[in-house]
Amino acid sequence: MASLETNKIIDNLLEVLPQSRYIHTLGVAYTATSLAMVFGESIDKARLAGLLHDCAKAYSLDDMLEIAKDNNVNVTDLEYKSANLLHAKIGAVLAKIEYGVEDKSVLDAIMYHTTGKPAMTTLEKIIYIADYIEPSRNKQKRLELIRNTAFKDLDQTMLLILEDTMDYLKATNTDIDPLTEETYLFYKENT
Ligand code: DGI
Ligand code: FE
Ligand code: FE
Repeated sequence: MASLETNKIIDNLLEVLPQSRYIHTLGVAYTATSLAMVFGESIDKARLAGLLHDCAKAYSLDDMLEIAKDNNVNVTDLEYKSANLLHAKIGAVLAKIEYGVEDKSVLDAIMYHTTGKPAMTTLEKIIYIADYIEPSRNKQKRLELIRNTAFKDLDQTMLLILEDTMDYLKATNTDIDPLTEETYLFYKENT
């Protein structure tokens, strides 16, 4: 099955997401397509992954755990406790089974949009970065620098975001996913 058309996906997201999350989602999709134009990535893949990256966000943690169980998805100890982490993995599952996305590169961009992972593909970096810089975001520090760097150097931008994310997670006493830390160390050592 081919994935749903863009308009159908947008209609569905409008139904299932609260307004602010829907606006964020459109912001990520447009920012991701702009980055795709700069860095020679597929505009269609960037739009699809951007639209669907938070498609699981409105589910409760219990509902996400149910979806994981029904689809034989492995859930880590930390994900069991954190909707913030689990929505990325469940988003990839829903993109496949509800929205008909078969392209693994798109599913992986959704799967890793919260933690990142070492040695990300251009599409994965684009979604991770677009999620952070899209126009309706306004709370993070260094946003101006990060937005400016994003359209010049994806790896440098990954490092800036990961530095601030690690600082934020430590400052708020939030459990750090091993994959977030590995991603941070990878971009620190390789950028
Ligand atoms: O879903 P969004 O709000 O658009 O953004 P997101 O998917 O990047 O992240 C959701 C939250 O997850 C955000 O507040 C940061 C947090 N997060 C990122 N890395 C980690 C994390 N939370 C935990 N517990 N551990 C992490 O390593
Ligand atoms: Fe997210
Ligand atoms: Fe998001």
